Amino acid sequence: MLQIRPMGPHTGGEITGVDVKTLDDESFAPVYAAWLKYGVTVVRDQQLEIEDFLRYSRRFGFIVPHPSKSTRHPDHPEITLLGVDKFDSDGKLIQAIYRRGAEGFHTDGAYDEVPFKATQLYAVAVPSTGGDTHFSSMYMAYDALPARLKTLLDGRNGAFAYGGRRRAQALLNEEDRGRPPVFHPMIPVHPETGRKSLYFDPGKILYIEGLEKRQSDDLIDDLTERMIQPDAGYSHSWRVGDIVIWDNRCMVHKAAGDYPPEEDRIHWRVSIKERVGGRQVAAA
Ligand SMILES: O=C(O)CCC(=O)C(=O)O
Ligand SMILES: [Fe+2]
Repeated sequence: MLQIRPMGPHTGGEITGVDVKTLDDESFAPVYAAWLKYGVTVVRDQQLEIEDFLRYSRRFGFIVPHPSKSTRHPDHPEITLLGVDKFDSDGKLIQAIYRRGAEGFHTDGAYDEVPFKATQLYAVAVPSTGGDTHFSSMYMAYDALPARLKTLLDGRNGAFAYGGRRRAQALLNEEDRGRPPVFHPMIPVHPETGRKSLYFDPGKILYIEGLEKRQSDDLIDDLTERMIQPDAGYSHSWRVGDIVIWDNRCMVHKAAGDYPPEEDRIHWRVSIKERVGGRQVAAA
């Protein structure tokens, strides 16, 4: 029987008692509703082939291949492999793969005109210790902003690009680097829940439109301090067979990046959009 229970104080929900391979529309509705409510949900104990994972993921939107071409699954470009081939030919750990997503809290796909609605991971191998994924609600980040910052940011766009101000582009092929920025509202209204959130990613934002450079840089530092609120988080400890999906429109996340490097931590990953089109970092 399908059961849903909260995992964190305000975010994170756990779903048990379903097999996503055979879920009909009636049973999918509460799964989708829980995801909107909790921002991030885990479905436990799934045994999936890649096609099953892709089919289930399409229920949330359009799957697009991730711009990092070198980490795509060789036979299924829509699947990104996390944690695969993390040692180079000299046996040295490649940090960009081992610590992927661990540089700081972020939202996926802010560098595209249509950013990723959701990211979904399926755990294939899990280390004996560490390797959690941390999440935090940007609804709560918005709610906690002082009135002067809500007023300053509402109706204003941020400029975002892959790699942000540091232009960290190690996972991109040469031909996909250095694309111009795209613009997104800093205070979006969530298209499905109607709630306002802070749309912010310190590793991808370049500047906030209409502000002097100094003011923009200071505000980016300030928002970096404010974005993670007490009790807004959930940390996921992975089990093999977990499917975790988060809503990039209202959540930030980061990998802990702290597991024993000699152990496997492998996920299949998909990037999901509300609609396709717009300018993308890399053509599919
Ligand atoms: O590996 C993880 O825990 C999350 C990595 C990440 O940031 C992502 O898949 O977008
Ligand atoms: Fe990420």
